[in-house]
Amino acid sequence: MLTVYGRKSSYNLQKVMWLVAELGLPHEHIERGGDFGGLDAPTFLAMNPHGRVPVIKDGDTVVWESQAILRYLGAMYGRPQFWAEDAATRSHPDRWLDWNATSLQPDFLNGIFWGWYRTPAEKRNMSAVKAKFTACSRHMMLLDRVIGDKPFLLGAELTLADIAIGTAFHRYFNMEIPRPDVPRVEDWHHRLQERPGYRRHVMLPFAELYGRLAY
Ligand SMILES: N[C@@H](CCC(=O)N[C@@H](CS)C(=O)NCC(=O)O)C(=O)O
Repeated sequence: MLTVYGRKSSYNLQKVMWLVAELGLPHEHIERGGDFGGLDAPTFLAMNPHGRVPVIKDGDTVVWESQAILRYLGAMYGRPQFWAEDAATRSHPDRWLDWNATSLQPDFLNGIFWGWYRTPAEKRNMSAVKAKFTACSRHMMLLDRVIGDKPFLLGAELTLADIAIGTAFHRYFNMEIPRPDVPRVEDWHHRLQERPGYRRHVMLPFAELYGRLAY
């Protein structure tokens, strides 16, 4: 049995739960982190020395880092859609996973979601936040060009790239922030919203996190 640890409001947990839903994997979900706590318990630290969620336990295998978990689940249970046998094909979603981790996520999640949404107004560093608004607008315009007329980022099928990147859209498009005109990304977001796993695990209210720096 697969066990997934992490609070539902965690963006990184949401990616994992959405993929678990796409794969229809039987699992147990245990809330950890935030108000649920438990991350500094020795048993939890034995699984993830960083004391962060998400973490999964699949039989004797423990995996932490959300995108490593996506890759693991894709390879174990999602071939070929979420883990192509051919390395060149697999490199397409893989490069977007890395781009998400190194570009979009730092600019959006750290820069805007933490720097603006979660930071109380009087504590915001608005010049840094404005630079992140600009960086995220550039990212969205790039995605708009890349997706073009395709239903999903890389073609006709949902891949790990859509899951990692698309999880940010629910927050990005539901905050009062400056956004560029990106009709193809908005269409893509609408297609993701048709998926039960996205609705159930990603489209969750997040207002409880507004102005709240504490986990
Ligand atoms: N790069 C890690 C980030 C892990 C992380 O920072 N997780 C946050 C939640 S998104 C966390 O555990 N925060 C402490 C808490 O929720 O109490 C990943 O992708 O899994």
